[in-house]
Amino acid sequence: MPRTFPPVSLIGVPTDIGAGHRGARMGPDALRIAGLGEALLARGVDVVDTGNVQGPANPWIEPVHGYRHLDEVVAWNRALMDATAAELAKGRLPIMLGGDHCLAIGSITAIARHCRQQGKRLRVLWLDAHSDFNTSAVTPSGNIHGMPVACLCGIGPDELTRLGGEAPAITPAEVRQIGIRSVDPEEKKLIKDHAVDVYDMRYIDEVGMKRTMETALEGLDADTHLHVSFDVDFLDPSIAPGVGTTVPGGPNYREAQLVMEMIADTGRMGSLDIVELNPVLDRRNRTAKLTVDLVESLFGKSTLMRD
Ligand code: NNH
Ligand code: MN
Ligand code: MN
Ligand code: MN
Repeated sequence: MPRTFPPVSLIGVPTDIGAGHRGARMGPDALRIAGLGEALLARGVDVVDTGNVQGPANPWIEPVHGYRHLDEVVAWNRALMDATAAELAKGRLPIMLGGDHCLAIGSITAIARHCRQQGKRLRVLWLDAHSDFNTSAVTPSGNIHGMPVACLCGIGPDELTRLGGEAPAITPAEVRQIGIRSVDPEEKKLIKDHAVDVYDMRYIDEVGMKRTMETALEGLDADTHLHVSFDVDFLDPSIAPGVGTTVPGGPNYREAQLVMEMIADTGRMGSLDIVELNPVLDRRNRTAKLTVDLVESLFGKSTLMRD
């Protein structure tokens, strides 16, 4: 069934200040070189590349009070929040080309505010090997890319939880996490205390990806804005080696395709983060190319017999 998609704006976010490895700052160009924009154009999507958001350089220093590079993370996320809000206001579907996952604080803060202004409900689908619900008190690394979900839910430093003014930006009830297989011990307690809906790999093994996605996407309606936060380390490292924190036992190629196709079938995706791609660790840009392939599926490409 051919579907039409809203016009898309690509927003490059070349940062790795939130991560424990440098290189994700090259992610936006790796995705461009893998042909992301052209692939969407070929699908009939109206695409504009807005270029890159600007922010401070990576000072590459040790964590201070449990946060590495907090000031820089705040600056990047302010800039991204404004850029995301500007594209949403034009009625466009922003695609964040990351960049490490700390950028989801800025993008989702803007998206949540846009939803409130429009009287829309928000559903955040968090595709990741990790839960990203750490705090400065429990983080094993100090890396803020391990904290964005907690910050968005109001748990974290004021500068990040109140990026958009009020806190929290979102509630745990708006979040569904898929593919999780690495959660730090204290982080697990927080996830449980806040009742985040986590579909971990054991769940996916037991019920299958189809049922998992049906459950995670349940209740979307015409008034729901679906935001997809796609951490590329969601994928099994055998197909996606180009990330800083690989965790074995992730979704394979077909499972990942099914995830994207089922999201496309909802017709509700209003924004997308693509994060954690690290070209320094990739091989011949294959993880970027795979990502483009999966994004095509998010925009309705199917090589199967149904359409
Ligand atoms: N949980 C670890 C930490 O907080 C790793 C987080 N890394 C990620 N998250 N890539 O998606 O340091
Ligand atoms: Mn909208
Ligand atoms: Mn992540
Ligand atoms: Mn991750």
